[in-house]
Amino acid sequence: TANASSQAMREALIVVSNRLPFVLKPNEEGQLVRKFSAGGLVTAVAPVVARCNGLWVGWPGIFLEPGQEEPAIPESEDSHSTPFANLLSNQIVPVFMEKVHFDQFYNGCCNGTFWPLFHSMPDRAIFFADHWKAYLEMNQLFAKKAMEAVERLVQKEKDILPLVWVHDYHLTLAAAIIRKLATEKGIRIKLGFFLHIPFPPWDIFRLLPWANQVLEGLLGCDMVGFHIEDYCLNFLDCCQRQFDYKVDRKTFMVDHDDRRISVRPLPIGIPFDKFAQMAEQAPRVVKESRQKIILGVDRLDYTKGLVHRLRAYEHLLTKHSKYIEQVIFLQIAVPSRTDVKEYQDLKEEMDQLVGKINGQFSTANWSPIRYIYGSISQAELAAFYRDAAVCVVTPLRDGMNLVAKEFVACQIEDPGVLILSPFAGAGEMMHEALIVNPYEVDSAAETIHRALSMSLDERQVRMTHLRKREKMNDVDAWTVGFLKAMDSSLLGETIPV
Ligand code: ADQ
Repeated sequence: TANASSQAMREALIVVSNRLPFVLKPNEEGQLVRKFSAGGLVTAVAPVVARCNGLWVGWPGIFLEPGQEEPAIPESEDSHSTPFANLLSNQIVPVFMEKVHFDQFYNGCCNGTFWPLFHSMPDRAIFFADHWKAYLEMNQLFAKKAMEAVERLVQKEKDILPLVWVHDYHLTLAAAIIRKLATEKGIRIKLGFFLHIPFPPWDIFRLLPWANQVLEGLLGCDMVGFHIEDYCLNFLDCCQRQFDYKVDRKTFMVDHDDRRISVRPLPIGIPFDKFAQMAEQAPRVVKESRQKIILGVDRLDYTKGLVHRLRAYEHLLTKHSKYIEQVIFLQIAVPSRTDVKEYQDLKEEMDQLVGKINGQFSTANWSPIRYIYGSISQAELAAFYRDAAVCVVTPLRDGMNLVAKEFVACQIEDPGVLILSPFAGAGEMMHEALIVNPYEVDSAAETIHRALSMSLDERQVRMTHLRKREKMNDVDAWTVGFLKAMDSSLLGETIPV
């Protein structure tokens, strides 16, 4: 039967994302080597491709000069120090681009248009036809490379069924192009998409001059996944109102082009056990045990609510002066998208605000804020998570937010308190956190006060529940969720269920 023959076909996973799980950097001898890159997507997906022996299509982080020949991808030098990046070079399909294209595609369209708009901040969004043109061209290029990956698999093994998994807002048009190319070549594939950022309500989405193309692009898939149900409903709503397509809000299906596309909430998780283990092994990084640590860890991004958070802390110190010399706010901010003006302005604003608060409240022996602008190692991060009394995760809007999950995974000692924004996808599930509206600065200050004065019993109960849920819904469970949603035969073969 048709079913049996499709069962007999071996599936192989092809991940398509803007970035590869590593960037290429010249070493001292000028040879290109891999450098592992941290970040939500990589942390979540690279281990899966490694385990499934799949292929990864993406940009290796360097630019080609016009006419320059494409360099070969080197093997990973040390798979122990880069546990996520140990894909073989023949598992990598690099997508090279020139700087001018990258600027318009990535800085311009992805981070200047999609990012603010999809985070419901339309005033920050820019809309330029040139950027859109570059976006379309780059999506065509990624789709072409993905098709090369598909053909490579099919040529190697006759009965293989490529399962193509496209990621994120950089590549919303790619799926429909891949489907068209595969149909032209008569190759059967499965196509899935996952969006790592929120999908906005129609009222916001329709501001995008290219809204139709984006929806058509996504509907090229068999399944479109989002973190939470709200984003799925927004997407269904857009399909209906933008195109009048038939949607079913009970079964989460869209009918389009004689196909039925499923829409699924797939909340991402973290490698829970790995973080817990790192927290067991990491040396103590903060020496003073007298002072309680309030921790913030974010990419320096205006969606993360860093300025509102510091203002809340300022408010706390003003209203509750007993915390002077008793607490330290440790904010770690990873430089991000430093070519984009909005991000340069935010850096400036943070520098000033940190200076102002430290100037106002410091004593001879103490400063209220320790501000690290830079990336730190995972081991050090685990130690900060473990030793913090409070972790403040208060984005103005966030697809999910992995920091909240990493914090609870590392809470293996005297349990701390998680403060969480309801506008992060994580706020949907992590009910035992203290939930606070980041725009409400005085209420956020009171919430920090409540966290700092919470009884051990209450902290224990809350943290136990949070940890249990995140351990169960870890990143492997997310992958299983994706494979289930794709009705994949890879399920149970290579991934522990
Ligand atoms: P991001 O916006 O990057 O991800 P987040 O989910 O918080 O946001 O992930 C950040 C990652 O970077 C975490 O794994 C964290 O450990 C790491 N990190 C942060 N600061 C660091 C530092 N100083 N040094 C080293 N590592 C650091 C996007 C979406 C999110 C979504 C993820 C996954 O915006 O909403 O949760 O994708 O889908």
